[in-house]
Amino acid sequence: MRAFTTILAAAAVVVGACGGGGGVAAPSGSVTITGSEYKFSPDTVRLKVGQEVRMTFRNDGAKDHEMMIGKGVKMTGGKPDGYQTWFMQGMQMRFERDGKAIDAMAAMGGGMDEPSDIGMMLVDKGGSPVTLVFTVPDKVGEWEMGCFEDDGTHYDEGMKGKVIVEK
Ligand SMILES: [Cu+2]
Repeated sequence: MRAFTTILAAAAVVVGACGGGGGVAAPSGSVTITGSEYKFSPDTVRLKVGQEVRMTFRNDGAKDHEMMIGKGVKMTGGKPDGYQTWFMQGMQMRFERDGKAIDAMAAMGGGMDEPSDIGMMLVDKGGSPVTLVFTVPDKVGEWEMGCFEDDGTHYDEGMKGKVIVEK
C-alpha cells in the first residue's frame, strides 16, 4: 500500500524556470518542502548546478521532523541514522528562520554529534520553518532526502524522497 501511495504522490517539483545552457548560471529558485507523518511533499525536487536556491523545510506534522540530503544510508545499531555522504558538506550555505539568519547548529536543533555543515534542517512540531540558502554544487545525480527522527523509524516508515541534480 505504501509503495502505491508513493507512486501517486511522486509529482516532481522543478525549482525555478528552465536554465540557460552553455555556462550561463541557472536562475535562482525557491522550493518549500513539507514534512509530516511520514512523508515529504513534494517527494522529488530537481535542482540545476549553479542555481541559487532557497530551500525551505516546513513541519506540518504532529511530530518533530528533519530534512537532510545525502547518499548511502548509515546504519547505527541496526537503525537508519543519516547518510554516509552528505550533499551539502563543505558547501557555503546559510540558514534563516523567521526572516533572520541562524547558525547551522541552531538549524540542527543543537546537541547533534554530526558535523555542522551537512545542511540539516530540524523543525520541531509547531516550529517555524527553516530556510537553507545555497548554490547548487556540481554533484550531478540522484540524491536522497530523509528524516531519521525517532531512531530512524520515520525513515523506515517512508519519510524519504529524491533530490535530482542536473547540469
Ligand atoms: Cu520525520
